[in-house]
Amino acid sequence: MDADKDNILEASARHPKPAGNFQYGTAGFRMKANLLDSVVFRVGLLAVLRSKKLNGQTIGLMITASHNPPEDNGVKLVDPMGEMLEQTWETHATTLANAPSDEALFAAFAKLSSDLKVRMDSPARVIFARDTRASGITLAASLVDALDALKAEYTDYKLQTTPQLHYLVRAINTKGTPHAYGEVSEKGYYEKIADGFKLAMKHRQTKGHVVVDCANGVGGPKLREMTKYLASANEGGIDIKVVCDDVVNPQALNVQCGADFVKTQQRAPPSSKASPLERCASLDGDADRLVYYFIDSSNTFHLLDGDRIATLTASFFADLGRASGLIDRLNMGVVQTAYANGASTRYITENLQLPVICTNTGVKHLHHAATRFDIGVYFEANGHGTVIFSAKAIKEINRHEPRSPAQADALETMKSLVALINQAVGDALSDLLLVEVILAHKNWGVQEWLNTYVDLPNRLVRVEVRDRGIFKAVDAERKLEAPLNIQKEIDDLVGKYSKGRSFARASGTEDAVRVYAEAATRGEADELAAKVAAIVQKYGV
Ligand code: 16G
Ligand code: MG
Repeated sequence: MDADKDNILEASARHPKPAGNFQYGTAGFRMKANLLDSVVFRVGLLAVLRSKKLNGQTIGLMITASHNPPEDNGVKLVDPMGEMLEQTWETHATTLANAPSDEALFAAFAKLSSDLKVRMDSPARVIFARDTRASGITLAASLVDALDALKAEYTDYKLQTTPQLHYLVRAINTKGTPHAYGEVSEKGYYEKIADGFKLAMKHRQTKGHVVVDCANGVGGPKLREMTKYLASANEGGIDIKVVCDDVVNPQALNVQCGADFVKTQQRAPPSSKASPLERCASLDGDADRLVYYFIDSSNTFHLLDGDRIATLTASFFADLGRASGLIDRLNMGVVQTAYANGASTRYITENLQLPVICTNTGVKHLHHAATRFDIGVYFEANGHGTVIFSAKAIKEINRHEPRSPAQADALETMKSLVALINQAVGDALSDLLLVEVILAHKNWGVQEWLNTYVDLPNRLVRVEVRDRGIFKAVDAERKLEAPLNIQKEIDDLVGKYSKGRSFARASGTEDAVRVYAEAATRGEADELAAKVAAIVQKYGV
């Protein structure tokens, strides 16, 4: 520890902490890039501790601020199986990030290593990557300073999407085991997904092309790279038209394009020039969110968001379960959050007859809940999500003996999707190909997909209050237990609206309370949202 002490103090002096309080939130630390130097350095120290604690398993560190504006950046850690950092360690990250001086930082680091019983002589291995933000290179250098100070082994994977880094972490830690996830390289990532896609598309054809808006972020070059591994359209492959892929000008990132823009603005990126009925999709800045959309023949915009991807995927797996003869041996279900449109939840429970679990907002909560199923489909309405398979599901799928050519076909598709789907984390590139496979199998275009059910009109409102901390949500954020009596007021109001539903929750990423409302008509949804927002405002003064 003494050698570490000198090294940490010396290195930390080069990364002084600015004023302010930092918190490892739902998506790691995220803020203006010029405030992040010390934070990234310190998260680097924690990554080393985490790896040592886990006997040298590789920990991932991603430098990205996803859909935030170009001047922001962020950092988050990835655990050995490619999942998000274990929750109890989030507080350790916050502790290190807020130590007021170099001495205090070392003291906090030493205390953590002793409290957590970390053997400091264990090896430490860290891999890292970044999105296309201009600030990423300097921040990666701050990280390397931390890794060098503690003599950790590391690999810089440079530009990657967030899900690619998750893939690499999982591939490294499972290498040579019976659960080997794939080859440890970017190429291995493309090959695994592309092989799954080609197998799933045997004898099938996508309808026309898909236009993909890459948010002018890292997804652009990576999607282009991926297409090299996919068969060309006339061989049963896919015709992808990449738009919004300007990564030369970092100021263009997420501006007037990308999944968040499309979802919140309910319109196509102006520069994508979508024509009527063209199938379009948007990724976010680090390519872990995906939404589809199209403009119909009367120029009306239609969004096919995470809920639509969830329902489409769940219906397809239910079909495959029946067709392969595996349906009775595998339990399937869908995980959503309170933001899921009520019509989607109803479609899943009533039409598909599948169970739905509702969790708190944030990918880690959904992912965790999805592990309760053999085939768990999870998506947030905003486009984060994937499908995960239990060990039992994989075993059943691999050993099942088909009794007919139709069963064999369904089983092969199931196997191909296990390869195609990034089970470490929601992955926009893998999800895009998944949707394309399903549409091709169903022989559907975007209109047929939209026709499966009718969304309830809904409205999201952001309310600024003095202290969002007083709003305490329970029941998967569908109810407020504090302030006292607020929920009763909301319930009384909701009761007056046909198909009304509304909730308020404190944001985990911004200083605000979010109000969601849906009802039978657009007018009622807007009115309900405004009135619930007024209640929140009243309690928030
Ligand atoms: C983060 C979460 C996202 C969630 C959002 C909610 C991850 C990787 N990202 O971006 O899943 O939807 O926060 O934001 O977990 P809010 O708390 O401000 O509404
Ligand atoms: Mg993202």
